[in-house]
Amino acid sequence: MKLPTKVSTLVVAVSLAAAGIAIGPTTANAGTADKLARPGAPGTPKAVRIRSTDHKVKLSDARFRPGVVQFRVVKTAARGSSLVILQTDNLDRTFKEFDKAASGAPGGADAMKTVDRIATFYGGGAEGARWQVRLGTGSYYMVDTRTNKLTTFKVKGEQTGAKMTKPDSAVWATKQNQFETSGDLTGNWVSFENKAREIHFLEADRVADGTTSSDVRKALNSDKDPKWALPGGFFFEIQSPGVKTVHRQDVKNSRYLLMCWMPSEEQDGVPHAMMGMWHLIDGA
Ligand SMILES: [Cu+2]
Repeated sequence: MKLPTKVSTLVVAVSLAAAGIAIGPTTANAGTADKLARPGAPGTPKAVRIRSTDHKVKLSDARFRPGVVQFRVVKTAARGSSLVILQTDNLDRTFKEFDKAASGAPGGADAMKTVDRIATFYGGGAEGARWQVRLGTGSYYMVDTRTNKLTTFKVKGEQTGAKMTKPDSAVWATKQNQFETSGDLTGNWVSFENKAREIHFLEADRVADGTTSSDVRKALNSDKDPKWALPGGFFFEIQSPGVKTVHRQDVKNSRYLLMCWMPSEEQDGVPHAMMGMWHLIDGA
């Protein structure tokens, strides 16, 4: 099976120094943030819209209170790009180590461990994605994984008390770096929780109904694209251990293959899917 493009996308994306990113708080929105913020019903998460172009990433709000926040990717720079929330004190090193981990070079597993230690990822998604996550006080980056452009936002003040939408189905990563689910995959809201000690993402590819575990095992050890792969599916961006998100997601009445292609923190250059982090599940 050909390696899905997602990991390589991230890798290509992460030469920040080369991209000439201006790191620092974006002040453009700061003054108007309060005026523009439309307060929702009590208990409803604050909604932040993300627009990404070839030149910049823009948020409808760059300063808000801690608690559950809902993000929505209104526009991405290029087809296939996605946005992810990242918190780190050392952006440059995060991307360098990530690049090393994904390159498959010796030392990659240690590099991935370093990323895990110095950075926290709070999920994300592609154009149209809507997800909720609990954010504490601090400064964060919103990164477009294709263009490498990013912007910053600040979370500050009193807790909002907003509640996360109750999911219709749940997927989580276990301590053994495997996927487990609450049962069939159903929408409209799907939660994804990382209960593992490593960083994971969730790629859900549609596959033909009769696809078996044996088919998947064969495909993972082959260079050919499997015949049972179908167009469509979805993707939840990378999340650090302990992070839980809930995504607004339409789920088709179809079989899905869940996979994570993050580089391992144990074996140099081996993505989790090749270590068994895949799971067949039916959508309902
Ligand atoms: Cu993983």
